[in-house]
Amino acid sequence: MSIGGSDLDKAIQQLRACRPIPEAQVREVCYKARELLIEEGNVVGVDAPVTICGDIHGQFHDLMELFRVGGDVPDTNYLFMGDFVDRGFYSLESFLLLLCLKVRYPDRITLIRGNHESRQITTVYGFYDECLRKYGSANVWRYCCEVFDYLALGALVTGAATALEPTDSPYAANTTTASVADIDQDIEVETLNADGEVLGRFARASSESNSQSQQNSSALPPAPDNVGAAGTGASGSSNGSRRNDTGAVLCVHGGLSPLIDTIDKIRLLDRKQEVPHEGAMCDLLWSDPDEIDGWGLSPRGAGFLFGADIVKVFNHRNDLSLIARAHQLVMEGFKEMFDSTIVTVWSAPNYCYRCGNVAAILELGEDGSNAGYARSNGDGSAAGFIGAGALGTSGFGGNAYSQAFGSNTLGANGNRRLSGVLGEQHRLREGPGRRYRVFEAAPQDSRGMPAKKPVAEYFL
Ligand SMILES: [Mn+2]
Repeated sequence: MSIGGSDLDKAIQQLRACRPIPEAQVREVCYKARELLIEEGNVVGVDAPVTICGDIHGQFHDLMELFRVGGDVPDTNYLFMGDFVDRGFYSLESFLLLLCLKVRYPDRITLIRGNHESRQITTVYGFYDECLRKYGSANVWRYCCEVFDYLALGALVTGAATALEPTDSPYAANTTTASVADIDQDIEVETLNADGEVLGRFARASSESNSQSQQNSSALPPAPDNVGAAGTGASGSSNGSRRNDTGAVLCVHGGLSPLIDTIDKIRLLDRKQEVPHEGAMCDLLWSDPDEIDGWGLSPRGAGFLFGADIVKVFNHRNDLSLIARAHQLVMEGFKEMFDSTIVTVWSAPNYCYRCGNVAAILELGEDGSNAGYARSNGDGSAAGFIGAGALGTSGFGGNAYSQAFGSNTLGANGNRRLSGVLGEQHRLREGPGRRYRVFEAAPQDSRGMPAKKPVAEYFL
């Protein structure tokens, strides 16, 4: 009864059609997944290129849209930051598909735990009821919860490029020239719509071109050459590879914890359990960044709020250039905060089928120092795209970038400083090049259900 090879491919095919697989198969897949996940550390190492995704919440058809926009597994290397289940109608199919893909292509998809991957939360927010409804017993819910206990708490992406490879994508009809950088500039951020058309393209602001920065440039130490991979604690690499100014990117569902000042402390946690109500593991899955100083109480009743100073000190201490997290609905799909030291990525469009938000995924390219281009990241090619439902038709304009950024962050990365926190001489690592693909909810007719109930039914 062991699931492998062709059985697994059949299960994937069935789940892609949004049809649940038999209970015995669920049991097998969950067992296999647990065997894989048990070997992963609390913080999984992931090499760029990678496409980072936020909350899915059982919106199966929108997950299919995500794969159309971002490329399929295994062509694209994916990292999902949790909250696969609850709220939407298809938590079961969504989570099981991702789990089957994990078992089938373990090195091409990384799943980390969200606060909804928990017995207590799924009992309240839908996943438990859905399993009961679809299988007539709680067995499948129980198998899935056992997998939840083994999901990693975070991931550390290394080898991301500082600049984006220019794409030859056309501009969306409503892209304004003000939001488009020259193609020969060092592109830091690009936003694309679901058709792969450019909504905005932003060059990295260099320290030299910033008068405020120039004034203090003599205080900046030279950037170190030939350091080891960022975030690994290694230094003094002797292979002569070109300097990689981009620190590692920490991915976690919620955010930071006052009990965690280094990534190594995350590695020491005992994660193989139900999400506790408090403590470091709880905080990583529940916390939110906020415009405050230091730490604050969270209105969620679990985790904490944390301010820019907390993020900047943590990133500096751990050689990070960026924290990517999910957990909060963002109407524009993504939101960078605190001089682009942290970003929220939200991948459930029209959340709960009524919030009216767009979704986003974040692509990080590889720095090329380890001979890239062998693997496809789904960019530069239109293969993964379909032409329907351009964002440009919905009033979602080319200024998505500025909408999704904090007020003082646009192009400020040449001057990412810790001034006032650690002193003027400390400089934060440059962020990686970031390509955001923004997409809307899957069209109604792809959902296999009528947009409206037939009129006659109302009279029955
Ligand atoms: Mn969450």
